[in-house]
Amino acid sequence: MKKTTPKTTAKELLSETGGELHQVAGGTHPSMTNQTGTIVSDDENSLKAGPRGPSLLEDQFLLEKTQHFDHERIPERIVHARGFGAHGFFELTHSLVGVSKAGVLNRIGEKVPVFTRFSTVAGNMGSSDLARDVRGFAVKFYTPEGNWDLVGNNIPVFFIQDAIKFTDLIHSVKQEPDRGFPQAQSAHDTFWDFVSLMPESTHMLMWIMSDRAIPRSLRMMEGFGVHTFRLVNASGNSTFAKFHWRPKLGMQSVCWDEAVKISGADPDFHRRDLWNAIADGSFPEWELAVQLFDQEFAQKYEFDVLDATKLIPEEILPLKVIGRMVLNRNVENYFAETEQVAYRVSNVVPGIDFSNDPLLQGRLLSYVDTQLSRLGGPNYQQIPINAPKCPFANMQRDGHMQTQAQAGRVSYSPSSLESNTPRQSPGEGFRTFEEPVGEAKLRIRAESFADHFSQANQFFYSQTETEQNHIISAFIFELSKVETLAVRERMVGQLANVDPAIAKRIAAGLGLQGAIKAAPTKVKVRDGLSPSLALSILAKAKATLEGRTVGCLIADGSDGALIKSLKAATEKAGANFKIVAPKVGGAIAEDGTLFEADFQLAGGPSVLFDTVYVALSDEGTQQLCSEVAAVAWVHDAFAHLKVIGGTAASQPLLDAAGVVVDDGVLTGISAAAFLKTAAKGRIWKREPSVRTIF
Ligand code: HDE
Repeated sequence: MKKTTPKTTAKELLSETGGELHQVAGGTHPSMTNQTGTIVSDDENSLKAGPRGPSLLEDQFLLEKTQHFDHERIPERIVHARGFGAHGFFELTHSLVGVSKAGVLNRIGEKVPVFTRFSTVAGNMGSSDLARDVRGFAVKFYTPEGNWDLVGNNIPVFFIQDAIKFTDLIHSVKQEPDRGFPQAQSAHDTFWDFVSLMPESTHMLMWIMSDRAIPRSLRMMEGFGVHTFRLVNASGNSTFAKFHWRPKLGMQSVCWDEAVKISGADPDFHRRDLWNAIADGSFPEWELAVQLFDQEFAQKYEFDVLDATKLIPEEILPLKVIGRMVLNRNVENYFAETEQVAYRVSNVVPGIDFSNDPLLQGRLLSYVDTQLSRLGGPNYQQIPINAPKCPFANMQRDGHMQTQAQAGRVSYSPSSLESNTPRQSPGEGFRTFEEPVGEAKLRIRAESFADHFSQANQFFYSQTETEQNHIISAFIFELSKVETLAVRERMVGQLANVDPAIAKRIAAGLGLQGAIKAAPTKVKVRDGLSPSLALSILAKAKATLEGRTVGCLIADGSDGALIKSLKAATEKAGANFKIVAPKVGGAIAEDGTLFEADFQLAGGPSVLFDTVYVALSDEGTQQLCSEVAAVAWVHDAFAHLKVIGGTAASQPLLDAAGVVVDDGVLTGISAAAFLKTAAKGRIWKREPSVRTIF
């Protein structure tokens, strides 16, 4: 829409047209125009033949406005439809000069702009943020040598080994085609039917059933490039690389029951959290690290580095931190930026190249292709969010939505008629690594991809006992939703190959009768792979409240000085302090101070907070003991293993909520002491007392 100079105020406009006064008067507003700049005199009434007559076809303003509206939506992404993005920068802190000639990996201190989009995979655009799912972690680096898109996930492995199975995987996990449900769920027959017949998915299933699939915040997730990539130096020599993002705030996840309830209380929990953090100036940050290795390592390593269902533990190949990414600017328009951003795995710059991973190879086509139907034509790279920030020139012309008037007679090469046409640059241009290829053409899966269970076992036994319990519970939950008994049984049979003990626990939770029959395997499952602590969230959890949220329940009569000191101490710890009260207007403390509420009680359940404090007086406690939302507030915080602080007066509410005193239930102590315990995270020891561990 063209911007015009202010001519009228809303008030004047309305008085001219006689419209209802439903705009707030004041300020200066540009005159509204149609798409071609004609000023609109009346945006309230369509053109009619008489006050009660039929509308007229010549109402160009109505027609244009309606037509634009009719086409406001574009097809959502087939996968990763629900996403949220932000702008920021990447800064190199350790140069890979000698390993890669990419400027973005060579020039220490240079700030390269990025646009990062996080997403869930299975759900449609309007689904909940907290679905159990892998999260997309896609970063577009606008480097001076062209755009580099690192389109990764928050889990380092994938379900399948060969791109030809991707369509089947996604068809199985999305809504079942006859009924159109379930939405954003893997807990249904078709998904488990497929994966139980695809043993290669077992390692990924372990991850997806772990707490990695229910992150507390997008700011608290790791990211991975997943595939092995190649880096190429100025002499044309190549080094293999795997990319890792490490969140500065540490990793954290929610409990499954909490995820389910957050989905109801705030389906936008993750996007709101990211938006607010950036808006408040608490910019999320990640380290970029690489695992570098050569052909010799690749040959010696016990799994195939081209197999995307496998990882290389960092205990075997340590991570080298090379830079940091900071997200410091929210989008101005969700559609223009987050929806229209088009990541392409094939966007690389000189010095970064692909490996032969058959999943990666398939992705090189898919991302380019899908944009044609999503964004409507071959010029989608010209949309500002996709356009490079470096000069670009080629002989591509015309097409839908061409935005540039490409001057000149010459649109081909070689040519001699003009002196300023773009030419190839053999020296500085992108060159594919010269890898010898000279084998028979085959449709085959390499033998070296055949072990589907050993790393699944390694992942499980790299987890703390608590995390192992969560994986078992997640399998039980998901398979309980599968209606076909044979599928449940077959899946447990696959898991028996990971470890009969795991299969036995899941079978017990499902109430499966009869002996578990292990599915046939092609190769002997390795035992004795050393556990990797880096694969556990809890083993490397940070004891911090930074970036977390403290929820404080108050009512009339609460202790004002206590609330103030708690707020100050919380903010000093880098956390957010949110007040929940029976009325959103707030509560009046015993000293007469009005504390405005961030949430009304029923709209601010404790699942939205990392730790909670019940700051009630005798009077407030008495009032809230008969309020089910208050009882549930405390009960859920206890069930979700949170540290609960409270005044001595709030004890009857804790009792009504069934709270049993343990290390994480602290009444009548100072704000500082409460926060010190809360920073340690959840009280995992409490778990067996609140839910069955199979
Ligand atoms: Fe994607 N994937 N994918 N994928 N993927 C898409 O591209 C595809 C895979 C990933 O925020 C689509 O623009 C194939 C692995 C992310 O816009 C589509 C295969 C990984 C995003 C597509 C894979 C990913 C996508 C849908 C198997 C982790 C969201 C819309 C060969 C390394 C990017 C679009 C965003 C999106 C295809 C497997 C990550 C259809 C064919 C493995 C983060 O092109």
